[in-house]
Amino acid sequence: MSLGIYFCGSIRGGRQDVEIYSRIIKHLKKFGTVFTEHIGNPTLNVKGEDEVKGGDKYIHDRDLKWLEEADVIVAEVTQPSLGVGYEIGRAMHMNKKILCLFRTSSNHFLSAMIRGAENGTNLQVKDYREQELETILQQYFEERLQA
Ligand code: 6K6
Repeated sequence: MSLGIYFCGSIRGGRQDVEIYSRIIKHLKKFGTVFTEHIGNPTLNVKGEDEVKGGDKYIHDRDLKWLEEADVIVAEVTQPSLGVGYEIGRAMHMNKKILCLFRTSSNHFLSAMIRGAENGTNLQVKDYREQELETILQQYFEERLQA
């Protein structure tokens, strides 16, 4: 059966990294079904889906349902986002496997609440350079998920 993958990336926290989200999603699709492909859509802006029926409540409940269904969570955490932090916290509580990706070339500092949550089992934080992205994902899915 195909792996369910939940990708997290900033939306209202800022869309500066959308191109890299799209690249990650494209690669993740080789390993399973990505529930959150819209995060890599460059036409989506920080305002979000205000016009979506049900509004924020609908988005929150739908995303948590997908999170629950996911086998693995991959979060690009370079651009700080309340939503991404929240999703990681909820996924930790569900005992999901979580890979957090942080770009070392950025001017950001990763929150201690994410880096400090690394536990050698469920949650892994990987500092990366853009050119290493595909290799890191490949290794993660080959090594950790087969275990
Ligand atoms: C779609 C595109 C732009 O806005 C939207 C509608 N809003 C959302 N749609 C789907 N997922 C969302 C939306 N807003 C937040 N999320 C979830 O929170 C995503 O799964 C992201 O990983 C995360 C982003 O949180 P913020 O706080 O940066 O918005």
